[in-house]
Amino acid sequence: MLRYTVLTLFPRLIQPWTEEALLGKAVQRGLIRLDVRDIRDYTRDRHRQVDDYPYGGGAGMVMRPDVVVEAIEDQLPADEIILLTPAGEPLKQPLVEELATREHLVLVSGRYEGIDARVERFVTREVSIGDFVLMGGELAALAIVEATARLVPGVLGDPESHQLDSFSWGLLDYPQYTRPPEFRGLKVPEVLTSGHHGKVAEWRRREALRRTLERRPELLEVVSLTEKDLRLLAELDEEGE
Ligand code: JF5
Repeated sequence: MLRYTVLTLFPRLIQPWTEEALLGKAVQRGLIRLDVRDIRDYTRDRHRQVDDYPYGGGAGMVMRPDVVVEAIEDQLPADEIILLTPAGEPLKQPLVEELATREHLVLVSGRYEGIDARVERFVTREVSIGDFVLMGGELAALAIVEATARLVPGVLGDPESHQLDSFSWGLLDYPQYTRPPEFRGLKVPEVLTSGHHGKVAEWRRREALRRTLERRPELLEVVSLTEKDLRLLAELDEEGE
Protein backbone atom coordinates (compact mmCIF):
# COMPACT_ATOMS: atom_id res chain seq x y z
CA MET A 1 0.00 0.00 0.00
CA LEU A 2 1.27 3.48 -0.89
CA ARG A 3 1.80 5.45 2.27
CA TYR A 4 2.67 9.12 2.73
CA THR A 5 4.05 11.00 5.71
CA VAL A 6 3.85 14.79 5.39
CA LEU A 7 6.19 16.74 7.68
CA THR A 8 4.92 20.28 8.24
CA LEU A 9 4.66 23.09 10.76
CA PHE A 10 0.96 23.39 9.81
CA PRO A 11 -0.58 19.92 10.06
CA ARG A 12 -4.10 21.37 10.02
CA LEU A 13 -3.48 22.67 6.47
CA ILE A 14 -3.02 19.11 5.24
CA GLN A 15 -5.73 17.31 7.21
CA PRO A 16 -8.91 18.52 5.45
CA TRP A 17 -7.48 17.76 2.02
CA THR A 18 -7.13 14.12 3.05
CA GLU A 19 -10.73 13.86 4.24
CA GLU A 20 -12.65 15.01 1.16
CA ALA A 21 -13.34 13.95 -2.40
CA LEU A 22 -11.49 11.13 -4.16
CA LEU A 23 -8.45 11.37 -1.91
CA GLY A 24 -10.61 11.12 1.23
CA LYS A 25 -12.37 8.10 -0.27
CA ALA A 26 -9.05 6.45 -1.06
CA VAL A 27 -7.91 6.90 2.56
CA GLN A 28 -11.24 5.60 3.94
CA ARG A 29 -11.11 2.57 1.69
CA GLY A 30 -7.55 1.78 2.78
CA LEU A 31 -6.09 2.18 -0.72
CA ILE A 32 -3.53 4.69 0.56
CA ARG A 33 -2.41 5.88 3.97
CA LEU A 34 -1.67 9.50 4.81
CA ASP A 35 0.01 10.54 8.04
CA VAL A 36 0.79 14.11 9.02
CA ARG A 37 3.49 15.00 11.56
CA ASP A 38 4.13 18.36 13.15
CA ILE A 39 7.82 19.27 12.74
CA ARG A 40 7.59 21.37 15.92
CA ASP A 41 7.09 18.16 17.93
CA TYR A 42 10.76 17.37 17.19
CA THR A 43 12.14 20.42 19.02
CA ARG A 44 13.86 19.77 22.33
CA ASP A 45 14.08 23.29 23.76
CA ARG A 46 11.62 25.05 26.06
CA HIS A 47 10.57 27.50 23.35
CA ARG A 48 9.99 24.77 20.72
CA GLN A 49 12.02 26.86 18.29
CA VAL A 50 12.05 25.57 14.70
CA ASP A 51 13.72 28.52 12.94
CA ASP A 52 16.55 30.94 13.49
CA TYR A 53 18.37 33.88 11.90
CA PRO A 54 20.39 33.22 8.73
CA TYR A 55 24.19 33.10 9.16
CA GLY A 56 25.66 35.93 7.09
CA GLY A 57 22.65 38.12 7.73
CA GLY A 58 19.68 39.00 5.60
CA ALA A 59 15.94 39.03 5.91
CA GLY A 60 13.74 36.21 7.14
CA MET A 61 14.27 33.06 9.12
CA VAL A 62 15.69 29.66 8.25
CA MET A 63 14.48 26.30 9.56
CA ARG A 64 17.01 24.60 11.83
CA PRO A 65 18.59 21.41 10.45
CA ASP A 66 18.56 19.55 13.79
CA VAL A 67 14.78 19.78 14.15
CA VAL A 68 14.01 18.90 10.52
CA VAL A 69 16.45 15.96 10.47
CA GLU A 70 15.04 14.57 13.75
CA ALA A 71 11.59 14.72 12.15
CA ILE A 72 12.83 12.93 9.01
CA GLU A 73 14.68 10.20 10.91
CA ASP A 74 11.63 9.42 13.03
CA GLN A 75 9.74 8.37 9.84
CA LEU A 76 12.29 5.81 8.61
CA PRO A 77 12.27 3.42 6.88
CA ALA A 78 11.03 5.23 3.79
CA ASP A 79 11.61 4.73 0.06
CA GLU A 80 11.92 8.45 -0.64
CA ILE A 81 12.39 11.55 1.47
CA ILE A 82 11.28 14.43 -0.74
CA LEU A 83 11.99 18.06 0.05
CA LEU A 84 9.61 20.46 -1.70
CA THR A 85 11.43 23.49 -3.04
CA PRO A 86 11.45 25.70 -6.16
CA ALA A 87 15.11 24.67 -6.50
CA GLY A 88 14.19 21.00 -6.96
CA GLU A 89 13.81 18.72 -9.96
CA PRO A 90 10.68 19.78 -11.89
CA LEU A 91 7.74 17.44 -11.28
CA LYS A 92 6.60 15.78 -14.52
CA GLN A 93 4.28 12.82 -15.11
CA PRO A 94 7.18 10.31 -15.53
CA LEU A 95 8.46 11.22 -12.04
CA VAL A 96 4.89 10.99 -10.69
CA GLU A 97 4.65 7.48 -12.18
CA GLU A 98 7.96 6.48 -10.60
CA LEU A 99 6.98 7.81 -7.16
CA ALA A 100 3.61 6.02 -7.36
CA THR A 101 5.46 2.67 -7.37
CA ARG A 102 7.00 3.31 -3.92
CA GLU A 103 5.64 2.10 -0.59
CA HIS A 104 6.48 4.99 1.73
CA LEU A 105 7.03 8.61 0.68
CA VAL A 106 8.08 11.23 3.23
CA LEU A 107 7.25 14.76 2.05
CA VAL A 108 9.09 17.58 3.81
CA SER A 109 7.39 21.00 3.70
CA GLY A 110 9.41 24.02 4.64
CA ARG A 111 8.14 27.41 5.76
CA TYR A 112 9.93 30.72 6.36
CA GLU A 113 12.65 31.66 3.87
CA GLY A 114 13.86 28.09 3.57
CA ILE A 115 15.56 25.21 5.28
CA ASP A 116 19.22 24.98 6.36
CA ALA A 117 21.11 23.62 3.33
CA ARG A 118 22.60 20.74 5.37
CA VAL A 119 19.17 19.05 5.33
CA GLU A 120 19.80 18.26 1.62
CA ARG A 121 22.13 15.47 2.75
CA PHE A 122 19.26 13.73 4.56
CA VAL A 123 16.74 13.64 1.70
CA THR A 124 16.64 11.37 -1.36
CA ARG A 125 15.48 14.14 -3.69
CA GLU A 126 14.31 17.72 -3.99
CA VAL A 127 11.24 18.35 -6.12
CA SER A 128 9.65 21.52 -7.51
CA ILE A 129 6.04 21.70 -8.71
CA GLY A 130 6.75 24.77 -10.84
CA ASP A 131 8.68 27.99 -11.29
CA PHE A 132 6.92 30.07 -8.67
CA VAL A 133 7.38 30.61 -4.96
CA LEU A 134 4.78 29.48 -2.42
CA MET A 135 4.67 30.49 1.23
CA GLY A 136 5.42 26.93 2.24
CA GLY A 137 5.83 23.46 0.81
CA GLU A 138 2.40 22.13 1.92
CA LEU A 139 0.60 22.75 -1.36
CA ALA A 140 3.51 21.22 -3.27
CA ALA A 141 3.43 18.15 -1.00
CA LEU A 142 -0.31 17.80 -1.61
CA ALA A 143 0.27 18.08 -5.36
CA ILE A 144 2.58 15.05 -5.18
CA VAL A 145 0.04 13.16 -3.03
CA GLU A 146 -2.79 13.88 -5.50
CA ALA A 147 -0.78 13.14 -8.62
CA THR A 148 0.54 9.81 -7.31
CA ALA A 149 -2.60 8.63 -5.45
CA ARG A 150 -4.71 8.80 -8.63
CA LEU A 151 -2.39 6.21 -10.18
CA VAL A 152 -3.06 3.69 -7.40
CA PRO A 153 -5.45 1.02 -8.74
CA GLY A 154 -8.99 1.62 -7.49
CA VAL A 155 -8.56 5.28 -6.50
CA LEU A 156 -10.18 6.56 -9.69
CA GLY A 157 -13.58 5.13 -10.54
CA ASP A 158 -12.77 4.13 -14.08
CA PRO A 159 -9.53 2.15 -14.36
CA GLU A 160 -9.09 3.45 -17.94
CA SER A 161 -9.49 7.13 -17.22
CA HIS A 162 -5.95 7.94 -16.13
CA GLN A 163 -4.43 6.14 -19.10
CA LEU A 164 -6.39 8.42 -21.36
CA ASP A 165 -5.64 11.78 -19.83
CA SER A 166 -3.35 14.36 -21.28
CA PHE A 167 0.07 13.73 -19.88
CA SER A 168 -0.06 9.95 -19.95
CA TRP A 169 0.01 10.18 -23.74
CA GLY A 170 2.32 13.20 -23.68
CA LEU A 171 -0.12 15.66 -25.30
CA LEU A 172 -2.62 18.10 -23.84
CA ASP A 173 -6.16 16.77 -23.49
CA TYR A 174 -8.66 17.03 -26.30
CA PRO A 175 -11.64 19.33 -25.62
CA GLN A 176 -14.57 17.66 -23.80
CA TYR A 177 -18.27 18.42 -24.14
CA THR A 178 -21.44 17.43 -22.32
CA ARG A 179 -25.09 18.52 -22.43
CA PRO A 180 -26.70 20.79 -23.47
CA PRO A 181 -26.04 20.35 -27.23
CA GLU A 182 -26.16 24.14 -27.67
CA PHE A 183 -25.10 26.62 -24.96
CA ARG A 184 -25.35 30.38 -25.63
CA GLY A 185 -25.05 29.77 -29.33
CA LEU A 186 -22.07 27.44 -28.94
CA LYS A 187 -22.68 24.01 -30.49
CA VAL A 188 -21.08 20.68 -29.66
CA PRO A 189 -18.93 19.48 -32.61
CA GLU A 190 -21.13 17.27 -34.77
CA VAL A 191 -18.69 14.37 -34.96
CA LEU A 192 -19.12 13.74 -31.20
CA THR A 193 -22.84 13.06 -31.60
CA SER A 194 -22.42 11.03 -34.81
CA GLY A 195 -21.91 7.72 -33.00
CA HIS A 196 -18.97 7.00 -35.31
CA HIS A 197 -16.30 5.83 -32.85
CA GLY A 198 -13.49 5.80 -35.37
CA LYS A 199 -14.19 9.37 -36.43
CA VAL A 200 -14.52 10.47 -32.79
CA ALA A 201 -11.12 8.96 -31.95
CA GLU A 202 -9.46 10.66 -34.94
CA TRP A 203 -11.10 14.01 -34.14
CA ARG A 204 -9.90 13.81 -30.51
CA ARG A 205 -6.37 12.97 -31.54
CA ARG A 206 -6.34 15.87 -34.03
CA GLU A 207 -7.71 18.33 -31.44
CA ALA A 208 -5.19 17.13 -28.84
CA LEU A 209 -2.42 17.71 -31.38
CA ARG A 210 -3.91 21.12 -32.28
CA ARG A 211 -4.03 22.28 -28.65
CA THR A 212 -0.53 21.02 -27.98
CA LEU A 213 0.82 22.74 -31.12
CA GLU A 214 -0.87 26.01 -30.16
CA ARG A 215 -0.26 26.07 -26.41
CA ARG A 216 2.74 23.86 -25.62
CA PRO A 217 4.64 23.18 -28.86
CA GLU A 218 7.72 22.05 -26.89
CA LEU A 219 5.76 18.96 -25.75
CA LEU A 220 5.65 17.72 -29.35
CA GLU A 221 9.47 17.42 -29.33
CA VAL A 222 9.44 14.70 -26.66
CA VAL A 223 6.26 12.74 -27.40
CA SER A 224 6.38 9.79 -29.79
CA LEU A 225 4.16 10.53 -32.78
CA THR A 226 2.74 7.95 -35.16
CA GLU A 227 2.63 8.30 -38.96
CA LYS A 228 -1.03 9.22 -38.56
CA ASP A 229 -0.17 11.96 -36.02
CA LEU A 230 2.33 13.45 -38.47
CA ARG A 231 -0.36 13.45 -41.17
CA LEU A 232 -2.84 15.14 -38.81
CA LEU A 233 -0.20 17.72 -37.87
CA ALA A 234 0.50 18.41 -41.55
CA GLU A 235 -3.25 19.01 -42.06
CA LEU A 236 -3.31 21.43 -39.11
CA ASP A 237 -0.32 23.20 -40.59
CA GLU A 238 -2.21 23.67 -43.89
CA GLU A 239 -5.24 25.00 -41.97
CA GLY A 240 -2.96 27.50 -40.28
CA GLU A 241 -1.82 29.04 -43.56
C1 JF5 B 1 9.24 26.70 -0.36
C2 JF5 B 1 11.71 27.78 0.22
C3 JF5 B 1 10.28 25.86 0.00
O1 JF5 B 1 7.55 27.34 -3.05
C4 JF5 B 1 7.70 26.14 -3.06
C5 JF5 B 1 7.65 25.39 -4.34
C6 JF5 B 1 7.45 25.93 -5.61
N1 JF5 B 1 7.51 24.91 -6.47
N2 JF5 B 1 7.73 23.81 -5.83
C7 JF5 B 1 7.83 24.03 -4.53
O2 JF5 B 1 7.91 25.41 -1.91
C8 JF5 B 1 7.91 26.11 -0.69
C9 JF5 B 1 9.44 28.06 -0.48
C10 JF5 B 1 10.67 28.60 -0.18
C11 JF5 B 1 11.52 26.40 0.31
